[in-house]
Amino acid sequence: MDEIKDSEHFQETLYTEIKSFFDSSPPLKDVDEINRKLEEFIERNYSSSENKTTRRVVCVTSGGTTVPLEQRCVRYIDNFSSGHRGAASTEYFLKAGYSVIFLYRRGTCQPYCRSLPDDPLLECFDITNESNIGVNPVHAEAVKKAISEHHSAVIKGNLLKLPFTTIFEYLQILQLIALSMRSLGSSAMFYLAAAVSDFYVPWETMTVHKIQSRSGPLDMRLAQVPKMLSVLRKDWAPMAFCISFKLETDTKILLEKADMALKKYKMHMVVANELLTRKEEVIVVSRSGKITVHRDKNQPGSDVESPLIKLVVDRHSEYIKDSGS
Ligand code: 9Z3
Repeated sequence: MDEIKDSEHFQETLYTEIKSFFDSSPPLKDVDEINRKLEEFIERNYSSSENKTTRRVVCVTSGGTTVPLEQRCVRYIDNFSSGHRGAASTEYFLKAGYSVIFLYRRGTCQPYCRSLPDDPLLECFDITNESNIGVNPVHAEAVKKAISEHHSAVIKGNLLKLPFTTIFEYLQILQLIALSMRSLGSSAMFYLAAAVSDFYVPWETMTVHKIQSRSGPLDMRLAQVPKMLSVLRKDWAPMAFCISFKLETDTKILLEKADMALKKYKMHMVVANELLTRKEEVIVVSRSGKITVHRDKNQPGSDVESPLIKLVVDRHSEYIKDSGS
């Protein structure tokens, strides 16, 4: 009885925190445009089904959210995420026949651009004469591949890219995406690889102007970002297959936390990774146990996302079959 009461109390507090987070967030500037793009994308994927089944759609989140310290933001808290995992996973999902909504941090790694140099504009192109620019032959193959694969996914309507910067933008757009994907039932998937801030400064308590250094050392109290995973599962898109990520720097804490996320937020899979080894291996935790997924070290240029997406797609197929759609 006490357990039920505790869980009801937890839910109630969470809903209050989430409401207050959204009510006090600065409104999204382009909400109508985002909703229009989402509606069009979902509609196309809903009706483009060749054999009368809804096409599978995955929302891949990628990169880190920022936490502004001033309303007219000069300074912000950020994290290390490069967006590589989200970009690579997007490519493998598209290859596996999924349509992808890529919710990414502005300026982070993009699908099909992983094999390009860091500054592609300056490094891939040369001025050939007064009025022409050409591709540097060293990068020609990579540039051709990136452009053709990217354009093909966008033109076919299989890739929708939506950018965010702050934690406020990220969570508001994630909610819009989830509500629009509801109609896809179990064909929808969330693959939440973005590194989401745990702490933030609520908008109404945030100073408007740049914090002045002459005021001396800075004391600042950060509030906890409410955990949206449980409302995503319970209310926003209850039929969707949900995969969250857990990152830690200590293996023991990592597995405990991954187990906890699986149970507490009712995730279908949790991908656990350690900061230093995240490009070599990840541990996938689900109700049927733990599986370690490695990059194929014998294959030059291989990555851990390739076997990871294979596993995720298989599990999603079983889920769709079990849910009878
Ligand atoms: C991850 O663990 C991602 O795999 C990485 C990918 C951020 C490590 P990169 O972008 O790295 O390729 O450089 N994401 C962490 C997701 C996250 O923040 N999870 C929250 C947490 O750990 C729970 S939702 O507390």
